[in-house]
Order: sequence, then structure tokens, then C-alpha cells
Amino acid sequence: MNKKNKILLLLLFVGLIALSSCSLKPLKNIQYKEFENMEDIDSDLIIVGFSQLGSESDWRTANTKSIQNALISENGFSLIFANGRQKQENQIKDVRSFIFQEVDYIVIAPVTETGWDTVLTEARDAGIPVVIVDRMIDTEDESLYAAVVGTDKHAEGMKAGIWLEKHLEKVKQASDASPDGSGTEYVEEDVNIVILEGTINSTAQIGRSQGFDDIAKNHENWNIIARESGDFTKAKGKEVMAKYLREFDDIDVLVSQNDDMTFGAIEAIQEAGLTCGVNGDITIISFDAVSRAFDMMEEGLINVVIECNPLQGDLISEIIERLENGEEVPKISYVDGKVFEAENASIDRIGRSY
Ligand code: GYE
Repeated sequence: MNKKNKILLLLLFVGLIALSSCSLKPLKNIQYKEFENMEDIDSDLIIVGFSQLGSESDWRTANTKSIQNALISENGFSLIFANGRQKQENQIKDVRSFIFQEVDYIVIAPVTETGWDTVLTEARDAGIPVVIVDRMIDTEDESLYAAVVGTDKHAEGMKAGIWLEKHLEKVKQASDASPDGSGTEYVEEDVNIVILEGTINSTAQIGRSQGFDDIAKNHENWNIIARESGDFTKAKGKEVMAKYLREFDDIDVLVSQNDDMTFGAIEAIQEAGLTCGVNGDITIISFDAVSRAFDMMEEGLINVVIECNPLQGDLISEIIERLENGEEVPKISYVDGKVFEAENASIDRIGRSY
């Protein structure tokens, strides 16, 4: 090949590359995304796009499984699953992709509360009903979603505060009854509380914080000396608790807004040479009530867990079926939760699947 031909060939090659990259551009604009289970989608069934916020905790794993097990073909559903990996921007892209693929329903477990109006307006304009699960969204416009399925996080926070009130009362009675009066100090003087908060601006963080604060404000001797986010993960929970332990040498109570952060915090407490739980230096209040938390209650390391039930799949499928039949559905449906104490953990955990 002579030099001129070589140059021509090179130019042709460069031109082809330029052309092919141009033709990719429109694809980017239409927000199309291939999800893992796309080949299995059956358009004769009700197609649901589910944007899960992430996989940060045991609770989340149980919640994902519950929804995946309910929205199956035997029940008339074909599910497209998307993991947002803790980022709202990922979730928004996933929802746009569902809209583009013309799914029948969209289910969203939103990582944080604000910033959903635009994409939900797009879903509404496309005529796709949206069911919000687990956490809430903050919007003025209720027509952006058909229904909400979740738990009452504010009530969960209050239950934590009410448990602490009763616990301190019991400690007081026990110490009043003891001949040397030891322990009275803890009840009548300052109670130093540290809080491990969940992902900031998530419903679970906002509700559990406000609910607990609503009880705490009635007690002048409850001092909330620190509150910081551990992002609902074990690693971050451990890191923040280790920091608290370096900063304060008189922590009486830890309120940890989920079990995974609690597991990390317990490691930090033990590494600092302290004890926790039923007979320990630091009283621990946790949230969720997954199996590993029951193990730790049985060991006496956690005093109490405020339950948040992740098994929401059946309720979600029931609501979608009713919407499909043109029936009215309640705007908000809450799944109830209990309060589990270390003392009864071995009995209370019977039958638990997660
Ligand atoms: O407590 C936590 C998870 O939103 C209720 O999110 C949920 C919380 C749950 O990461 O473990």
C-alpha cells in the first residue's frame, strides 16, 4: 500500500469512529439502562420497576427479599430490580429508565426525603402509578404517588424514649430499695446520651431522632451530648462510636438508629475496654430487630431493640393488585412493630426469618 492510500485508509477509520460515537449520543439522552433481569421480563404480567435504595444493612436485605418474593410471576408480576447503592442520583436514573421502558408500576424505597418532585412528575405524566415503600418523600403534591407502605419512624423513636423512661425508673426503684442507695446518682443526676443517627435526611433518621427528642425534652437530666450519622452501616457506626468514646468518659446510654450501627458500636465499646448492655457500663437501645440483634440481646450486650418490620412485600403486592382492579387504596399503610427486651429475647425471636 502506498503512502497516499495509507492516509486515506486512516482518514476513513477515524471518520468511522467519529460517526459511531455520534450515533451513541441519542442513546445516552433517552436514559435507557439494561437491568440484570431484563431478559426474564414477561409483558403479559404486571411489570413493576423497583428502585431499592441500597444494601447497607441486614434489615435492607430482608426488605429486598420480601419484595422480590412477593412480586413473582406466580402472583402475576414481572419485577425489574435496581439497586441505588445509597445514592439518590442513581435512584432517579433507575426510575427514568423504568419510565422509558413503560413499566406498569414503579416502587421506590427512597434513600432521602427531598428532591423527588421532578422525576415523580415525569412518572405521573407517563401515567405510571408510584408506590413509595419503607421511607417517605417530602413533597407538597400528594398526587405524585398512589400509596405509601412503611413503618411509623416517629413512633419508633418515641418508643425508644419511653423505654428509657421506664428503664431509668426501674433502676431508681432498685437502687432506692438497696441499703447503700448505690445507683441513685445515675437516675437523679445527669444521664449522658449519645446518638448514632442513620443517613441524614432519610425518614428513618428524621423520624427516630424527632420521636426520641420528643420524649427526651421532658427530662431535664437527660443530656444528649453527641449526635452524628453512622449512615446505617456497621463500619461507620464503629468509627463514630470510637470517636465518642475518645471524646467522653461518662457515656450512660447509646441510642443507635439501626442494628448494624449497633454491632459496630459494640465492637468499639469492647475495644475501648468497656462493657455494655444489661449489666454493662453503657445501656444500648437499638432499632430494627434482625436475628443478629437477638443474638446480642441473648448475650446481654443490647438492652432493647425497637422493631421495624422489613417484611413489606405482601402488602405492596396487595396494594398494586387493588390499584390494578381500579379499587381505592389507603394513602398510607403502616406495618406494626414491637419492643423487644434482652430478658425475653430467646422467646420473642422464635419464628423470625431474618
Ligand atoms: O432501620 C436500617 C436501614 O429505612 C427503616 O434503613 C429503614 C432503615 C433501617 O438501613 O437498618
